[in-house]
Amino acid sequence: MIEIEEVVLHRVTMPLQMRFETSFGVQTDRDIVLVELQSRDGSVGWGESVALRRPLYNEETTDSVEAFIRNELVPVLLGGKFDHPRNFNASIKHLHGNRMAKYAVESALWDIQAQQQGVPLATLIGGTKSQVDVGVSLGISPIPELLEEVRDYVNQGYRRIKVKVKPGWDVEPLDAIRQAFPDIPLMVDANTAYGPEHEELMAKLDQYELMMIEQPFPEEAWELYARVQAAMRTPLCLDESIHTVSDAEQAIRLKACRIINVKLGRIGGIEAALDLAEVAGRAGIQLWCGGMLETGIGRAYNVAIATLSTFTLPGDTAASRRYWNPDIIDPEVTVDNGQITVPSRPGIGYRVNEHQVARYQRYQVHFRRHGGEVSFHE
Ligand code: OSB
Ligand code: MG
Repeated sequence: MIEIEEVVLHRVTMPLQMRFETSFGVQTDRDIVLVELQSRDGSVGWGESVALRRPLYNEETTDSVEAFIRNELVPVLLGGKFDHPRNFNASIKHLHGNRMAKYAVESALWDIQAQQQGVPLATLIGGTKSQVDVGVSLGISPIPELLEEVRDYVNQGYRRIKVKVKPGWDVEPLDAIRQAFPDIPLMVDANTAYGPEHEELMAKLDQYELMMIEQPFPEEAWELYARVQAAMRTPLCLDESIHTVSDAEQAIRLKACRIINVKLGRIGGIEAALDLAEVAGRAGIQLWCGGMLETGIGRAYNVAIATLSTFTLPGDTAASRRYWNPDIIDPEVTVDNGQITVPSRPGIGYRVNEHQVARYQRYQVHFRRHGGEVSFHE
């Protein structure tokens, strides 16, 4: 039984170790809401909002997530008891959208559930792997730097390289990479930047032996996806288009893709991901876990979901040190020969380093079940 006595929202700003440029903009830091839930039995669960500061990836923002959690989810959390995280989801089913906010809270309940059962989260959700394969997502940067980065991550053993592309920045970097590394597992991600005028270009990209092309077209361009996928050897992968299990069913029905990038935040939580994995697995769609430049907390959930047998391709879950110095978990996530070893401690399996959280924190807000007062600490 989970009875939340206190909710603490930590608003943190964390500088990224790299400049990360995509077709929608440049990120140099992350503005994040961390959710800390204290349960009556003494266990503490942590969750992370993966929304960006501005609505450039999806419609949510760090501010919208904070507001939705404060106004809608905290009253539900402090007003009830839950036999299981699934019961919490049932009680917020009538609240539309805001999936990243829901994930930040729901995930923390799964952390508590796993701790209460004394098992790692990966085991609780039916994961079967003791190690998960990972790749790396490289931003847009000048060719010499990009080639250096590719070389570095290939040498570290990462299982595939993803590069960000956009109109006017595709053939050139791919020629350069393929010339230097003819055989590496390689893919591209366009974050919706292309349109129907780029069908010819897609035929050209079909020549680079790519593992997949991720989200070339806008979210709703279902027919364009279906037409282009039918004409290509290279699998298309959907990211931004998939918000729900029914979006996945639609993609399957229309043959709009052969691969789905699963992001727990984008689809609204762990229960949603388990449902989506069922549907996709039955349809022969391959899955992998994407990333949103998470701290160690979000990273831990990505590692856990990637242990499902339906996650057959390497994820975007690179090592902590690619993003942070230091990360906010102990130990940090490390990658050895392109794999992360799944932690065996109960819950998310990593300790949250509250000292580091405090260093990155702008403010925190507390909500308590008893004693009413909401307190606000700068
Ligand atoms: O489209 O997969 C994406 C980061 C922020 C927003 C969207 C995306 C990404 C990445 C980075 O590709 C993945 C990571 O290293 O976490
Ligand atoms: Mg993507």
